[in-house]
Amino acid sequence: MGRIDRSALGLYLVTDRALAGKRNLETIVEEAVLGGVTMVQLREKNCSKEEYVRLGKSMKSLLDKYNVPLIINDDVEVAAVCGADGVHLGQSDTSVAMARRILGPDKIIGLSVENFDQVQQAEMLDVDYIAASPVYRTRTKKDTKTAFRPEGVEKMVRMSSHPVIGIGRMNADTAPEIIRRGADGVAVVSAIISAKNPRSAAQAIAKAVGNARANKSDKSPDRIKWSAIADLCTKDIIGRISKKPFFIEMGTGKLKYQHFHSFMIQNEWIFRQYSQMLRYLEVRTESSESAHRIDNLIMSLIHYLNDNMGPDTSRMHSFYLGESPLIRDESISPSSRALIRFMKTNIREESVGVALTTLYAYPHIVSLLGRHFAANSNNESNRYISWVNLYSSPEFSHDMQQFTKVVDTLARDSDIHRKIQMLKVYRKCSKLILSIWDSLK
Ligand code: TZP
Ligand code: MG
Repeated sequence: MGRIDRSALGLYLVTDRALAGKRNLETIVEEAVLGGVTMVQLREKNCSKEEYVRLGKSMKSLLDKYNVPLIINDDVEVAAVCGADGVHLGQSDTSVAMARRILGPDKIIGLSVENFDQVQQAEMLDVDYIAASPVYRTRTKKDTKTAFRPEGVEKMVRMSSHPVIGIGRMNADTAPEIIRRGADGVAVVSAIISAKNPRSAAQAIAKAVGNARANKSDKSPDRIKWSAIADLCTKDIIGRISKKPFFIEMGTGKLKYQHFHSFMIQNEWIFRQYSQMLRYLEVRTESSESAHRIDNLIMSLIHYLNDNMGPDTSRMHSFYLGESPLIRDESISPSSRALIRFMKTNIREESVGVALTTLYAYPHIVSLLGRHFAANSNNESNRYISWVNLYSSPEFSHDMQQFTKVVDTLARDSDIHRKIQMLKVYRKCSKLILSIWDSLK
């Protein structure tokens, strides 16, 4: 995180002219900076664009004297025009990805989060801090939802890899607990802007923050795993696949064999290509750092596939058909081909994380579905039970757990851009997988 230092978030002043009365906003801000404010956000709601730009430019030249960053609330364009140091976005403002595209890699982007799902989603966003909005309910902003309270801020700190700040009724009395619970700073509106003496108000809060930092809790983080975010992103896809008549009927054993057969052909072909890709990756990872772990995983998957899907897939077919089917080229659907094409381009990616993610999606989704069906199938009369059992077996689950661990470790050691790239690849694979089931009708 090169754009801001966590310490620069200590006392973050957020403006509101409505609370300044007749006093000049620039004077209040300058006084507050002299009292110890480390960052300033221009947040003016009743302001034309022209005026917002004018104010932004004037704040920027004021704050430059003190080397204090200026952040603009909501408006990416205004931030760019004023040459501000960054922008602060709410959940319904311009997206982080769009703001990053407009502002470039060096600007600060802050994001307000209102619940823990948003904290989780922010793990995949290129932001510089997240703000718990609000910590307590406040008169300054009345349209907030549930307050995080100090316990919630602590949970957020443990979940997130981003710096965390608290906002909402922060002052010299309330700030210390937030800092002790691990937040990097507090954002303050009324306790400074409405104060008779903004400089001494800022001094008191800065001192309280400084003292609390010395007593900060150092609990081990409980970071959100990449795979948990990935699962969240494909929850809808898994839901849609599992509601298809194909799967429901497979669970009950009522599925027509001819439908099952057309699926088996896709599955068998995909896994055959898949084995080849695993071997390619095995060769590629020979010299990398985590090669040993990845090699073990790949070997285990190769064995599993060989035992169950390779030449022995015909065992499955003889079980059902009394003979092994020949896979004819024209039986492979365009969707299956599209998936394999996509995977083949991605396993050549420079990053092993991205390459492995492309291989993660198919067996992961199949194993989730396998477990789902094992739980919903009636064993006695289900002719597809051995297939269902294959994907819900302890061996397969074990391999998938190892796979998940490897992918999580690779993500943990990657920067945000790589993590996002991994997520995009995973999501794209999942969509292609959904279209395979769609083509099965
Ligand atoms: N976002 C969440 S609460 C809030 C904002 C902008 C206002 C905080 O104001 P105050 O006066 O510091 O409670
Ligand atoms: Mg906003």
